[in-house]
Amino acid sequence: MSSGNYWKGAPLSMLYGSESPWDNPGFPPVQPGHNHAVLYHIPSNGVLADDRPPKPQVGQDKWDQHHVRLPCSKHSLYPVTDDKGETRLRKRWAIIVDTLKKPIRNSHELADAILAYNTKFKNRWKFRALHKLFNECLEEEESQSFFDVTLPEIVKLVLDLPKLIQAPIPLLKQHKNMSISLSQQQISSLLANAFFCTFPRRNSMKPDSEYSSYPFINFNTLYETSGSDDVIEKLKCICHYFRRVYTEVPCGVVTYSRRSVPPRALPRWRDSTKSLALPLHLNPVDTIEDADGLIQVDFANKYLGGGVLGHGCVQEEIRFVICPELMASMLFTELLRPNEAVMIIGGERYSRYAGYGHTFEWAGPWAERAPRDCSARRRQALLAIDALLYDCARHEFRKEAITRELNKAWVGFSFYTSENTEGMEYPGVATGNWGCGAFGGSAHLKSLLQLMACAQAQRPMAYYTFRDNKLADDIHAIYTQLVNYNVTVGQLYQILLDFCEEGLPPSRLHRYIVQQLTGVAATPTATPSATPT
Ligand code: AR6
Repeated sequence: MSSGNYWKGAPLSMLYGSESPWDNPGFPPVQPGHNHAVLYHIPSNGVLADDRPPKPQVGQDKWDQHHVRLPCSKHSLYPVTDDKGETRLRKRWAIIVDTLKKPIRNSHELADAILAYNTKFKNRWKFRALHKLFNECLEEEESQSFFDVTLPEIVKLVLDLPKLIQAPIPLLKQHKNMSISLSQQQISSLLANAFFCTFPRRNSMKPDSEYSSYPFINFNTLYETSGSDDVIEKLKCICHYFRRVYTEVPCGVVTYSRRSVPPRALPRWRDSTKSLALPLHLNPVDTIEDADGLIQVDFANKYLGGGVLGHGCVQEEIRFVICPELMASMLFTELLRPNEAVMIIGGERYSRYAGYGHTFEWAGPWAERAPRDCSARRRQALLAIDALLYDCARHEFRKEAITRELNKAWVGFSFYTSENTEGMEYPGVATGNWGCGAFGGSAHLKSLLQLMACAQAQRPMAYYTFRDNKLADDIHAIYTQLVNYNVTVGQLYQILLDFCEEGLPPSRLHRYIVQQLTGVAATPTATPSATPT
């Protein structure tokens, strides 16, 4: 993390719970159990080797609605029509193996290979972005090297799937508190299969299809875009990931956990007496992924990954392409309900990037600096919480919306906190304008809601304003007032509801709060920095 005096409030060291970002105890180690599926073998001493990937855990093939339907399952059958026009069922994996054994020399042969086991889509999938990348955007030698060197290695990873995944992968379904741990090598094979669009039953767009409540995972949705510049750059990130994992097989593991809190266990916000005086770091310069050691918030879609396999290129999509292991979550995570969040521990970063949205660019390799924890996971914790989409500012200023966003943030921020502790929980949360870009929310409101959720969960907060100095000043000013007046979470909740009742313009929020605290009409000149424009 860069240092300097551009930030306001508490120094980051107050958010670690230790001297450095890496000294606090971290998250609970990987422990196989009824609610934690561990897909690799943990040796009897519990310690994984740091110079070779762990061996797969052996289990029974499962082909049902509770587990990922793997393309290599013996139950995965595919209709094939022979020369005489007769149709019979063949093992889909056998078709995939036969297809991928043949050389693939260019993007057209790659498209044909993918269509060989996705025949239904022969006249529909056009692979525009893929053709554009290899035939227009990359230099000829770069394309050549991809098909000569990288693609054969991706094929190997695809075909290694039955060797690498030998136990069923459960689905992280709604209403469940459940974790899955996979080795990074296993993940690379799953993603190679996604690259080659081998996952069965995952291509249907029909609202009643088996996986309609899951994100897309086969990469064809990305190939099908028009191939805008940002999509091409996303593809470069993905190609770079594959180059890295075959040249230097990663030896660690990643844990994907879903948390679901029943409505009766959610905080009673009005009654909360928790103090808002927690360490708050405000930073207009760095970005969330710079926040070493903190719980880094993913401004998620309820379908994890959002538009990563499509046109999207904002915070979540960028995070998923620079850390592609996060994309494996899309294979098994059912869409999030309002009282649910997902934490992913150990996802490594592979790429640098520049720009944002349409100007996004792959900017070369990234050397991951996070050390591994005792379970061989990179100390990178990503917390996916999805805000609501507001097409009209006023809709955000309603009791139900405010309570929903508070609950959502709290379910995430209180992941792995101890019950009934009086002190602060570490590490802190690194967040920012959650729900305030593509989802149209107000940063002046969302920053307060996240402050309240952090206070309730007892975690300190780092807020990254994304180059907005004024916003950092505004949040600092209102926070200082709230602390000076010893305001509790419950009191601020009530003030927010009163503000909604009064129907004042959203831009008046901070001024209104100060007014309620001081009991007098605060003028813009009296509290300039607390007054959003
Ligand atoms: N660090 C800190 N702040 C950031 C960063 C970053 N790396 N990137 C963006 N911001 P947005 P949303 C700020 O629009 O509104 C995706 O498609 C910046 O001010 O990504 O919650 C998801 O899949 C930006 O405007 O999040 C969802 O479908 C703001 O954060 C949807 O977008 C919000 O970023 C979520 O939209």
